[in-house]
Amino acid sequence: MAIERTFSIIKPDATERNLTGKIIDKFESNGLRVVASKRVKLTRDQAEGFYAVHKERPFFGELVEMMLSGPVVLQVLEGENAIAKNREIMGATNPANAEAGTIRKEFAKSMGENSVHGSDAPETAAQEIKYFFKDEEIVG
Ligand code: RTP
Ligand code: MG
Repeated sequence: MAIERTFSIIKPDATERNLTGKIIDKFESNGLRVVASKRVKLTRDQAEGFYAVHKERPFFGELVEMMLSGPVVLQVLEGENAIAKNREIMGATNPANAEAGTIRKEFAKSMGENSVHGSDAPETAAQEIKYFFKDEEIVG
């Protein structure tokens, strides 16, 4: 299995409830390594650009406002099959459908406030990592 990198965001609903450590523990105890990390307040331009693929969706406005509502933790996670593994650790987008033990089952409040983002494919992972991190900020 190939070593991959994926991009993760701990969203404002989770930083607000002081869940950063509990969420990182889920990544680390499931074989992913944090190789880059920063806590920031996104700008509107950054949030709208990041979610540009969802621009025409009815929830776009709400999604951007939620991402601007507090600090986020941006991370690059590395490990075997990291992209799919992170999606497994996160659980389904809607916490009502998420499996036991997943981040969203344990911590998410709703579909909108679902605690984490994770890249969904190798192309988006590469693009999202580059959107927020310089090469020298990633230490494997
Ligand atoms: P993410 O991109 O955040 O990792 O989540 P995802 O792939 O599971 O979900 P996606 O379809 O990419 O949607 C991005 C985020 O938009 C919010 N959302 N709200 N109210 C709604 O119907 C709705 N649908 C999606 C969620 O916060 C989701 O994570
Ligand atoms: Mg997505």
